[in-house]
Amino acid sequence: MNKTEKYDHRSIEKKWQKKWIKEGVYTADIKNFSNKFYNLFMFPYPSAEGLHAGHAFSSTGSDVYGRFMRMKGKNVFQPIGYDSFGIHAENFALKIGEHPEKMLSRTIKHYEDQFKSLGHGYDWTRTVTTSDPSYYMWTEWLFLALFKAGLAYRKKAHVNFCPKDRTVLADEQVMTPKQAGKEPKDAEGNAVSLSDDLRVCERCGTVVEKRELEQWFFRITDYADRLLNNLEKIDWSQRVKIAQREWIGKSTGMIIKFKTKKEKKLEVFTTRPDTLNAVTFLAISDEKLYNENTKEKIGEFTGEYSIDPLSQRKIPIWKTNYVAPGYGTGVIMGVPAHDERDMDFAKKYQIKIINKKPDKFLWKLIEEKGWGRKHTNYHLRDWLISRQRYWGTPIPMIFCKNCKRNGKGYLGDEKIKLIHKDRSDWEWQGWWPDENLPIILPHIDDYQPEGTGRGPLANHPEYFKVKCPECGSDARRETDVSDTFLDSSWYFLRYPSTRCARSGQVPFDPDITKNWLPVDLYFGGAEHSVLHLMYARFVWMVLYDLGYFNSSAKGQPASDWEDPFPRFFAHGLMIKDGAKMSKSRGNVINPDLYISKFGADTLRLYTMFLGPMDASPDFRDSGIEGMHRFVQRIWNFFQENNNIVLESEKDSQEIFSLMHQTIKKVSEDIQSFRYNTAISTIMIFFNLLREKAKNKSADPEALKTLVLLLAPFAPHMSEELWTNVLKEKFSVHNSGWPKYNPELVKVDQVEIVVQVNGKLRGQLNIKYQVLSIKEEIEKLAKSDPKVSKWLVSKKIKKVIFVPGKLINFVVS
Ligand code: ANZ
Ligand code: ZN
Repeated sequence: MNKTEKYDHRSIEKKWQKKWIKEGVYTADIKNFSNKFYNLFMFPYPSAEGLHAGHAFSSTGSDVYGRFMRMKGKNVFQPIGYDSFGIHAENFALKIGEHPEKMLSRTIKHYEDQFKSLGHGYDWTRTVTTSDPSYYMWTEWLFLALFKAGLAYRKKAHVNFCPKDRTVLADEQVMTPKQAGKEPKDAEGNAVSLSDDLRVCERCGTVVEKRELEQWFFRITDYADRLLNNLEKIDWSQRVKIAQREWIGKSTGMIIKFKTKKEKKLEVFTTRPDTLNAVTFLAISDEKLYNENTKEKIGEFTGEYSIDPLSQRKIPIWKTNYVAPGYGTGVIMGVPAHDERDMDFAKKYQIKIINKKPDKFLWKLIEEKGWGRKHTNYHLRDWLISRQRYWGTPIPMIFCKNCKRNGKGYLGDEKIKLIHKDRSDWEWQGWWPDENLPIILPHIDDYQPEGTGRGPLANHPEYFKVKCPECGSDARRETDVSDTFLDSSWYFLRYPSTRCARSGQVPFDPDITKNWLPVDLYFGGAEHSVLHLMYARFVWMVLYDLGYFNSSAKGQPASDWEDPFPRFFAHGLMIKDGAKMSKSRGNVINPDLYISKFGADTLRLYTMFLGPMDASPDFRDSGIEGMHRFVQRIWNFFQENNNIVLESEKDSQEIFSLMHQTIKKVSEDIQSFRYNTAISTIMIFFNLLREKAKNKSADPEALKTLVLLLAPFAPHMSEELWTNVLKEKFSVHNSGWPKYNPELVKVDQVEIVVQVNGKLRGQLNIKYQVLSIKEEIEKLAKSDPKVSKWLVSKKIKKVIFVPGKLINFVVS
């Protein structure tokens, strides 16, 4: 036997990475779509110098699946890009005092090198960078598409303003400190003590203010019902669906009119018209008093009364802090008998409580008598799209005073469908779309946000001074830029079209889009549940309604095209030594160090082994060393058994039965994102091969299978073993995924040794399916009477588990 060499991950990994790109192993055949699999990973925003281990974990999770599908014979398209426009990247640039453009040219390169060094199978010929004019001119186009469809409007509103980022934020970008994963701060960066009603900026954790400003909005509320109903049709992680459902917050009820003394009427929104008989007071919202998460109810009696239509009783009218100004009608009917909040309030202010049973018949009666009408209310608000920042997609709109004076403004285009026809709720006069795209974001040096309610571009007349496209007089370009979530709302549409002949003329080619979309698997973080994932669905539905997905060749779009991501998997978030990985804690892991020390394959195997993909794995140095030894053992095994491979003897029944079971289990586990048990199943199979090799009974078939199963997890070493050791045809990643024989899978019992303090105390026959699940085997062992008598009144200090072999209870 030859002395084995140490596995040289540095040269072997680099060698294959180069060769894969040179040979186009992962370059999708865009013309051949019959067997397509669009494997999408949420592209990162370069808001740091590079990727951290959490990205390595999640992107590997997506890559494993793509590789598996490719080996299953799919024509996989797996692109990557950079969400480089917007506040995420810009805040980092501001922090390090470098112009975003300069910062990004360095960091994007680093991100790319990191993705490559992880060995991911991306199609590097089709990437997008959202801050590149060849991309953002189409984001501008998208703004105009929505505007022309009547879905973009300007309005003065009470909006959330982040005093630190000095810009307004959409409702979705304001949350509790816990949801944002941030410690709450004031504008100067000082810590603010936690309380229930705190709402902070998603990006920086600063407590937001309310300001009244005129802003651009998208009418996402027009799509509320469709966004809600389509959730039933898509295969998404439950928690993300629930978050969207709650965010849309549909409630059906009635608006009921109450007469007041001054011959006016007050309208209330209620989901419980059946409790009208027990109404005790009316409560009006008060902008100044209002507090979203208040526990203590505060009120002020107005001195006025209204008349309950049902009983003609006099009902006192109060102002309170717990009725939201922007929700329903901003007025409620207080029913203490059936509503806890109303009860708290009535008790505190000693309002006489009326107690009556709810009456379903009231729904009908109220309608018949004309006291009220059915009404559906939503929590979802329109999407605030403008930002008073520099680093973003220009808003391609021009305002002309002269036209406004003459009552003129854009009123539609015959060729474009007007989805929202009513223009009565905003001042459209004076506004015109700028069709000369791209509008290039100028390079300026005073890009710091000022917080004046206007963005840095407002200090640049060379940018905003333009002629009115209609009347030619002096006009002004919008100087706010778009929310970064507009950039990412359509990037997956751009990827497959980036290299097509018409990529300069259209945002996405209709034929390519028809063939490659929707996305087959979207893999990403759940933190975007009501942000990116809601916005992208909305934008998609609008484009769908505008007919952009109608292929010239194929006419109408297929009906299941109403959503861009029929399947979405939400991965978990990585933690480090028990705490969330974050820059402020200083426990962010740089994957580069581990890749150079142990190799990408070890890092990939290690992160995938930590637990199922939707759990929160804890990164520990000791674990990665163990995985490194496993990689080395596989390498050694192939080195030592070169001869056996070539002169294989007879089939071993045991090996074959385990091999087929392993194929089955690994395939099933990958499909359900349980990569951890897939890997431990491979480990068990490998252990058996090692044992049998001592008797010179290894078989090429079994060895090939081992390498194929390892390929999605350890793509470099698998390629080396496949091509150079087993002398099979390049590339292992295009070789077929092994199939199993159902007959051989039936033998499914494996013997496991049970020890207590290292002494043999029993044996268990374990079903193959649970062989690698520690908890399951621990339970079975403890309930075996032969074992349990050794555990009685002992303290279990440690459980040692060798998958497929033994379990040892260390007791004292
Ligand atoms: C009477 C009543 C009786 C109510 C009862 C509830 C229970 P959702 O499901 O969230 O839509 N409400 C209406 N407008 C409100 C506002 N602007 N701020 C705070 N609360 C408001 O809840 C609708 C219910 O919340 C409405 O039905 C109203 O109280 C209250 F046993 O009316 B209900
Ligand atoms: Zn004009």
